[in-house]
Amino acid sequence: MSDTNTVTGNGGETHQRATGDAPVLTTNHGMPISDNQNSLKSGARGPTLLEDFVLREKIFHFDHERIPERIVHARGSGAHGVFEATDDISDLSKAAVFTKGEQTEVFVRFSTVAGGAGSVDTPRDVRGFAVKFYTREGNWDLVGNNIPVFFIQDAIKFPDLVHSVKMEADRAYPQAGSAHDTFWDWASLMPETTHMLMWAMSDRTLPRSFRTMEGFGVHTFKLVNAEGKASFVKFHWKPRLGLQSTIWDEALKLQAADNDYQRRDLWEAIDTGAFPQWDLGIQVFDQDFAEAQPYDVLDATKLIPEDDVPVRIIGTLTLNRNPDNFFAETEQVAFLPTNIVPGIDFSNDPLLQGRLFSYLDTQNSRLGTTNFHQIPINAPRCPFGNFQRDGKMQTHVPKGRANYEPNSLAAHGEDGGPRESVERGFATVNAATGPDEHGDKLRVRAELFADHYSQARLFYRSQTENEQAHIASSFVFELSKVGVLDQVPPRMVANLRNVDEDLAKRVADGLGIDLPEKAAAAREPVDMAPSDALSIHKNMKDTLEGRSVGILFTDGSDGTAIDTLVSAVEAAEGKAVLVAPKVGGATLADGSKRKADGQLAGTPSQIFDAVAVVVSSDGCKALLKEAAAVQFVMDAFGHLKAIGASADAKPLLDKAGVEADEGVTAPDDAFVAAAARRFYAREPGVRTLA
Ligand code: HDE
Repeated sequence: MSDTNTVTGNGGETHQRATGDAPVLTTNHGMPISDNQNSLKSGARGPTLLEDFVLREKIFHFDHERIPERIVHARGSGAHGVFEATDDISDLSKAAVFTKGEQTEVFVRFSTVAGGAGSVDTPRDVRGFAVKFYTREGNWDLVGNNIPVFFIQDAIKFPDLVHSVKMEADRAYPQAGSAHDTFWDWASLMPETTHMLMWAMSDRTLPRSFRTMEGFGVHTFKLVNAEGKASFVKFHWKPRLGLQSTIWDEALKLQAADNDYQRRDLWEAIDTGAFPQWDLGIQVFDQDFAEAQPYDVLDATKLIPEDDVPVRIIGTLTLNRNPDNFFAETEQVAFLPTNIVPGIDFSNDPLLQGRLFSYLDTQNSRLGTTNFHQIPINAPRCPFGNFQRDGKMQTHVPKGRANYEPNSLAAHGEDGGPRESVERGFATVNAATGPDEHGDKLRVRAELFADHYSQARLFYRSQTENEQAHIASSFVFELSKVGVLDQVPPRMVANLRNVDEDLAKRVADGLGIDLPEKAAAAREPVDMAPSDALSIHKNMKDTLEGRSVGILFTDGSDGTAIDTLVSAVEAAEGKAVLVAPKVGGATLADGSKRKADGQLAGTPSQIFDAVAVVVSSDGCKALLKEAAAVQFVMDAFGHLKAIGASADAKPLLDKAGVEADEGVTAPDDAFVAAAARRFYAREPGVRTLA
């Protein structure tokens, strides 16, 4: 029995009416609605009446559905999950969230930075990696990025950074990209951006998916143990699937193929039970270590090489539930670096200090109320209470008279409300005895902040040859988009000469400009030992888990060959996706019909990690006339992916310019093994890199 019946109105419109136990449509105030199709009119052809409160309420609410998007990180995707502490660090921190075996509910939001909420998922951009831990001692928000350093050293420069990178003020373009005049004008005048620019121009800003990127707390924080002893700490998220990124041409084509590529990937992974996981790692060090380094640990443009302070894994994050409602959860979630718990504390990093103000402040403009903490996604899961009262959208109904403290209402049998607790409450580490220090009030920066190039050099020299070429090429691409400001590219290259002469030369050559004079360095850079942890290619995993394989087939394809391949891919924990010229599928050699998951024209190879072509000779002939089929194979080859093709597919491979190499095989076990990686050695043959 259906819970609705359908009737046709006098205008031919469909009314679905509640019957049986079906819930009845009501106004926001609970009044049952009889007609959700027609407004109240004065006569069938007359004007609509102001009296129609049902219409007015519906339109009124609709008119106000949008709230201001985030000024940065507007486009994001969220998921629920759990964090489990796996190591005992009670000697370092008393935070309950780190108690070995403790499980804490979390909500995570990944984001791009520069684009608007409706922009694409795959621009060259930093990714946000914000985690809200609903701990039993209150919410702890670790609001990080997928890059361990930042563009600037002091919060006072943040509005300039963001204004310069977002769409230009008069023309409102480009959307979601740094390849334009104002960003490079500003960045080239700010040598402190150089280290971050190296990361931004690397494949780190082209992550294959959220699941295959690292996360970093960026700033130095403090851990505080039960005795009040503080240590410095940096937080790291290490993806269980290893690191993976796309290459630039692929990222560009992904924007056209699927605007929501990373959002979809995250959703589908969780939906199908392939729960994304990261390990939480910490780098812990003390004041003596900090003082012995050639950089300042309070400077957010610097990292601590993992070779110097190894990352210790202390827990695992698992994302296991998609949001029920995007707006209520992902859009309304409010991350606050000030959400901290006893056992963790801030450092004096001047960038972090500025963030401590900004995030609380922005929620009032975004969510419109000081009571945003009451929205379910933001509310602590532990009991909470104080004497803050009233305000817009107050949803709590505190009982009694206790809205001030101290009070002696309890002596009279009334509820006197909560009180501070020295034992359980958060206490700021006394800086004079803790691992950092401060003194006179000055608008200055600490001395070592002036070294803008040592770690940029460290980063560049830690990359593989391909990765270095990608960095050089990205600088060339981005600077080639600087329009009328001719002074900008040479100024940037002059800075790069302090990083690495070869890099500067490659960028100048790529732009076709003379090598400019080296920029004067505020402080001469030093050489640091290269670190493998900084390279993506050195931290990839050859695994099909989390990767997908597109299998192109046509009429006349061998069904057994398709089935065998699908099984082999699935046995290796990969995802097999069938692609055919028509989504209804094709008639196989044995006369049976096989449905496709995607239509060739709308399912290009960029959305896969490897592709197979299982076709008959006639099927191949038909594909030769399909530009999408030629492109499917050509792009897979150009994007350095494994290609597994049946012998009959050779003409298609030839037309697509595929040359034999170890990534091009028959669609057999060798292909399934190859599909777990990319073939970077192929790259010099398919594109000119700077
Ligand atoms: Fe943010 N940042 N930020 N930021 N940030 C925001 O907060 C800000 C910085 C980061 O998914 C805003 O709620 C200042 C560093 C993430 O909701 C805003 C400064 C890092 C997210 C803001 C920084 C980040 C934000 C916009 C310099 C990496 C998205 C809306 C002092 C460690 C969180 C909002 C989400 C969002 C300010 C620098 C990460 C305006 C002033 C460094 C992941 O408050």
